[in-house]
Amino acid sequence: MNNASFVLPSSFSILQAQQQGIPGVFTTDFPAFPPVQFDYTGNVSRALWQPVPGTKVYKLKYGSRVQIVLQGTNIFTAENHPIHLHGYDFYIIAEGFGNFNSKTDTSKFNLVDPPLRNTVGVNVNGWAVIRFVADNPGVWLMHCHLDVHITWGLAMAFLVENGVGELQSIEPPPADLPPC
Ligand SMILES: [Cu+2]
Repeated sequence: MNNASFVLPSSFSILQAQQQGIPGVFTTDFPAFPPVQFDYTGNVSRALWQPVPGTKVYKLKYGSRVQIVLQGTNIFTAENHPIHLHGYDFYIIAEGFGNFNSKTDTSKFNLVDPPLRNTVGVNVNGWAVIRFVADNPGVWLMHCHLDVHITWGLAMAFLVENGVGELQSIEPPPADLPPC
């Protein structure tokens, strides 16, 4: 699979499913790297237009240092996607146009005074690299804030595990949590 569309669960929230061990709500196979690499900002084959739906999350251990390359694509049409992350502020350490090149573009990383944001507008047919420390356990959606794009699947979620002790863990749901 190479083009996945995120589907929000309709029965239980991902967090509730995680807390209560309810199966079938989400899967933890969001890939760390693109399963299929292609010329993301070039003439994308129509075969890549058709997405596969799924509710995939990416698991993170408490305190993980996370770097994400947000790569815009020319699938269907290029667009400036304002990518918003819940639960964290992140550093925008580099931005550019075209396809991110992990060999040459790392020289553009600003590790001195990068802006701290909760949203980054990924350039049209471009890319942005963000970093954060996953020290806020829970389930956190990352999605395009052209909100209609959420319904089209431009979203995913991080499942950040609890750390050690009460201060690094989410509280259990209250005993009188309504069942629905
Ligand atoms: Cu968008």
